[in-house]
Amino acid sequence: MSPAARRTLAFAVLLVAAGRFPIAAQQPAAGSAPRWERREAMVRMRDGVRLFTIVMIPRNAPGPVPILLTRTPYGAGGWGENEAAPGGFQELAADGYAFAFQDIRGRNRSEGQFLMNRPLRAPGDTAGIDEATDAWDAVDWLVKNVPNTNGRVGIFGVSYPGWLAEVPLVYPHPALKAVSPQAPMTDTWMGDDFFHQGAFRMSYGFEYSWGMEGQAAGLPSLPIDRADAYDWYLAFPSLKDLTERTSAMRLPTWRHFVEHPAYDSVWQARAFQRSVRGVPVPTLTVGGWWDQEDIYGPTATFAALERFDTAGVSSLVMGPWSHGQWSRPGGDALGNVRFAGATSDSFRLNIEAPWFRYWLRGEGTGHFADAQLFDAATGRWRSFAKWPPPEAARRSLYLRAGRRLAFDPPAERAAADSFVSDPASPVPYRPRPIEVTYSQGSRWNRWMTEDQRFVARRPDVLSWESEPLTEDVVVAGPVTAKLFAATTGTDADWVVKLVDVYPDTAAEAGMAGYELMVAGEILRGRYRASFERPEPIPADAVEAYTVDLHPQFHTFRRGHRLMVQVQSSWFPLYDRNPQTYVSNIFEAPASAYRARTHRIVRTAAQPSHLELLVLPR
Ligand code: PG9
Repeated sequence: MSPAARRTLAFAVLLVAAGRFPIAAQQPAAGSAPRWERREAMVRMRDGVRLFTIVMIPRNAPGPVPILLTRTPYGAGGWGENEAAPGGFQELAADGYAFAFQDIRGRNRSEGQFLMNRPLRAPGDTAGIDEATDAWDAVDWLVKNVPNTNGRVGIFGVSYPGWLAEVPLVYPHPALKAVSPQAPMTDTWMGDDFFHQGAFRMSYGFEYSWGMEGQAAGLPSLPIDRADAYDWYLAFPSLKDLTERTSAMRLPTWRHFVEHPAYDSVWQARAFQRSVRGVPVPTLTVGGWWDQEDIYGPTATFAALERFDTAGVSSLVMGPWSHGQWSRPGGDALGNVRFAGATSDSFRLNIEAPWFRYWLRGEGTGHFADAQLFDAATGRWRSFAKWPPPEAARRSLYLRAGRRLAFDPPAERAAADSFVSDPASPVPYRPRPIEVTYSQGSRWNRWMTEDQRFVARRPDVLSWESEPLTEDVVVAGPVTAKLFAATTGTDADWVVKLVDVYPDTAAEAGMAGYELMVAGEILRGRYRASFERPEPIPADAVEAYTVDLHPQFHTFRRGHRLMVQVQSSWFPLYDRNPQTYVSNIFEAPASAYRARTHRIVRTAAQPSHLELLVLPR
C-alpha cells in the first residue's frame, strides 16, 4: 500500500475508532451460505460524474424488500456477502432490506470534485448539481436496477451522512419514502462542527480538515506532536500564526474558514434549516443531548420541519448520547454518567426499526409521537404529542449576589461579578491532557459530560448556585441565557453552562458532588446584534448578549442544585478571542490578544439570567 493510501486508511480507522461508523457486524460461522448478494456499480449522475455504490441484496428474503441508502464521504465500506448485517444495521437487517452505500463526489472511489458541505444549487438553477440531486439520481438508479424490491427507498446516516440524508427533503425523488437525519450538521456555522454562534472550533476544524484534505493538499500527516494538544495550540500566539506555520491555507476548508469568518451568504446557503420548505417525506430526526460535534443540527432540523408538518410525519428522538452513540451497541453510560439500561440498543430496536418498518414495509400502527426524549436524570424515555410541550411554563433563573442562583430577580441597583480573561491562559474545555480529537484513547466523545469541578476553582470561571431543590424541576424546551455584561476590551466570548450539581450524598457511584453540564454554549460577542455583521463592543459598556443553549429535557431532581457557570474561553476547541476587535480574527496579530476584565451585571434593570421552559408538576 502506498504511503498516501495508508494515510487515508489511518484517518478512516481513527474515525471508526472514534465511533464515526457502526462497528462491523459479526460474521456467520464459516461454511454457511452467503446471506447477501453484493453488487458494485459506478452510478451515473445527471452531469455524467459516476459515484461508487455498493448494494447488498438479501438472498433469503421471502418477498420484495425496500432499500435503505446511506451516502457518505468516509468510504462506502467493504461489506462482504457473509456479513450478518451490512453497516452493522442488525435490527434493520432482521426486518429485511437491501442496503445501498454510496461514496459522494470526489471521495474514495467516486469521481468528481469533493466540496465540504456543498451548498444547494440556487433556486431556479435546473442544470446544476448538489447533494440533493445526487441523492435523487442515486434513488432513481436504485429503484430501476436493484432486483426484488418494493420500490420504496429510505435514506439515513449519522453526521455528515446525516446531513446528506436530510438535503433530499428539499427536492425528493418520488420513491423516497422515509428520511432519518441523525446528528445532521444542519448549520455548521451556527452550531455544528465548525463554528458555534460565531466562535471558531479551532482544534476540530483544524484536525478534521487536515484529515479529510491534507493528503490531497500535499501536506504531511497531522503535525500535533505534543501529548497535550492544549500545549501545542497554545504555542501559536495567534490563529494567524497557526495558519501560517502549518500551511493550513492549502486545505480548501481552512481557507474557506479564513475567508468567511461571519455568517455570510456562503454559510447561509449551506444551512439546511433555511432551505427546507416542507415535509414531503416522513422524517425521523435523531440526536444526542451531549453531541460533541453536531448538537445544533437535530433540534434545528426538527424545528424547521415542524413549521410545515401539518400531516404529523416529522418526529424527533433525543437520547443521552455523544455523537452517533445510538448507532453502536450499548448506550448505558457516557463518560462517568450512567443511564438505566442500554439506551442505544433500545432506540434501534424499539424506535428506529419500527419507524422504518412502517414507512417502508407498511407494517405497524404508524403511531409515532412528535418527540421521544430521554431524560438522563430519571433514566426514562418520555413521549410528547407536541414538542416543545405547550404546557411548559417559562421561568427565569437569575444570577444573584453571593454567587447564588434563584428564580426571583435581583433588586440591586448596582451589582456585578467580574473576572480577568487572559488569552495567555485560556480555560481548557476538558480535563488535560487533551488528546488529538480522533486518536486512540481520546476522551473527545465524552467531554461534555465531564465533571465541571475540573475548572470550577479557576478565577476566570464564575459559578452561581441555587439552594438544594425542594422539588424536581423538569426543564423541557429551549434554554437561553440573557447576559448583561461589559468588558474592558472591544470583543469577548461568553461561554454559559447550565449545570446539574449532584448532592454530596448522591447514591450513584462516583457522582457525589458531580457537576454535570446539562447545556452549554458559546457566543462570540461581536455577533451580539447580527451574525452577519460583527461589531466591536464598546469598552466598559454593559451590553445584552443572548446565548442559545439549545433545547433540553432534563429533571433537576430534589436535593440537587442548579448551577450556572460563565467563562470566556473553551480552549483549544474554540480559538481564543483576542479581546481586541479586529475585522477578521483569522488575521489578528499576536499583539491584539490581550487580557481583559469582564463584568457580569445582575441588577434589577439588567438582570443576567437563563430562560427555561419548565413542566408543571
Ligand atoms: N462531525 C463530522 C463532520 C460532519 C460535517 C462536517 C465536518 C465534520 C462527522 O461526524 O461526519
